[in-house]
Amino acid sequence: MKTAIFGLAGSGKTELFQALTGPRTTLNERAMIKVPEPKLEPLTRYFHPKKISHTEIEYLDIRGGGGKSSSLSQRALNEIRPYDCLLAVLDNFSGLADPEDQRKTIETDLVIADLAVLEKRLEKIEQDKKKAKHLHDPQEEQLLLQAQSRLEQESPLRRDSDLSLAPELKGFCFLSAKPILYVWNCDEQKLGTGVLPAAQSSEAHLEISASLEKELAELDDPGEQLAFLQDLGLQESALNRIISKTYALLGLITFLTGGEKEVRSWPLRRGAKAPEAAGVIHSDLQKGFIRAEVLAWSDFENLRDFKKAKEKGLLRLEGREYTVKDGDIITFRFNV
Ligand SMILES: Nc1nc2c(ncn2[C@@H]2O[C@H](COP(=O)(O)OP(=O)(O)OP(=O)(O)O)[C@@H](O)[C@H]2O)c(=O)[nH]1
Ligand SMILES: [Mg+2]
Repeated sequence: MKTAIFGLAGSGKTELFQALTGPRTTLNERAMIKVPEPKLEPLTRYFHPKKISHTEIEYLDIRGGGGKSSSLSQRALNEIRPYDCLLAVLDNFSGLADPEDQRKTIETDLVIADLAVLEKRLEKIEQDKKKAKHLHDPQEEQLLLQAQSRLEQESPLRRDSDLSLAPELKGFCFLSAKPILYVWNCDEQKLGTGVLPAAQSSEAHLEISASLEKELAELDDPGEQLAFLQDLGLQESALNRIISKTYALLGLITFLTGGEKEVRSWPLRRGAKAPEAAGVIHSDLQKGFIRAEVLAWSDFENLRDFKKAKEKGLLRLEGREYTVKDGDIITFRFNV
């Protein structure tokens, strides 16, 4: 899972990236960030594992794109294309730019970039038709035309899940189809006073001060960090808020595995069945999947004991058709 941090020049992307990666990471354009998972702690107390591993999300800091108010550069648009999720930073601190204008500019740039890709493909399909070649898939053409009409109304593809999730369109990596988190990078003094747009499907908004969060990330002591947050009237660091929003935008849930060797959280597409979860761990587990031994999180929380859970019949054996739930603790039985 990869998220690209982008936006117009000087909007605070690097500042935010440093706030996310903390002072211990060497400055790099790319960093893996652990998804906070409070469920790992009680599991660790039960298993006393040698190792504790978190789901991680990769973040990329893209160097300045365009000016403060002009468009994103073609380079920036190309760089974000392979990413699963976008994080756009808006300048709401310098007074030199209007963040809502920046947001509109970004939306327009994504839509125009998609139209260019789409029109090229439609032209190719027309040419093939003239040559009477039956090379194209009519379903793909139909979806492209539908996408075109949406984009021409300046509406991003993410608003229509039939289009943003269509397998026929996946290969185009349309930018406006990607889930997006807008981070309104706000002046320290104005924090909490702004009104943000409402969340929409695959689109969320957060107000943070990248500078303050960077200072926060530089504090070593968790007690000091908490006091710093409380002074600001905040409950959670930007890191936690951004990561949980990214996770939700990507449509992911968490399942857990536990044992004496390792306790670990894993990401899974919401709605996925047990073999797909096994495949997140290793493709061999998916291929050789036999059964999943599942304990629901609430049952573990009540009992904190796998033996008792088994006696009570709460440790369930599930097959291929089982839809994994958020927080399930799973042991896979497989055959290689
Ligand atoms: N007061 C204040 N200054 C900020 C904040 N975020 C960033 N800055 C300052 O704004 C300037 C630009 O920040 P960067 O993080 O380098 O911006 P960027 O988006 O990475 O810039 P480019 O990569 O050049 O496009 C720096 O001097 C930061 O210190 C903020 O939240 N508050
Ligand atoms: Mg930068």
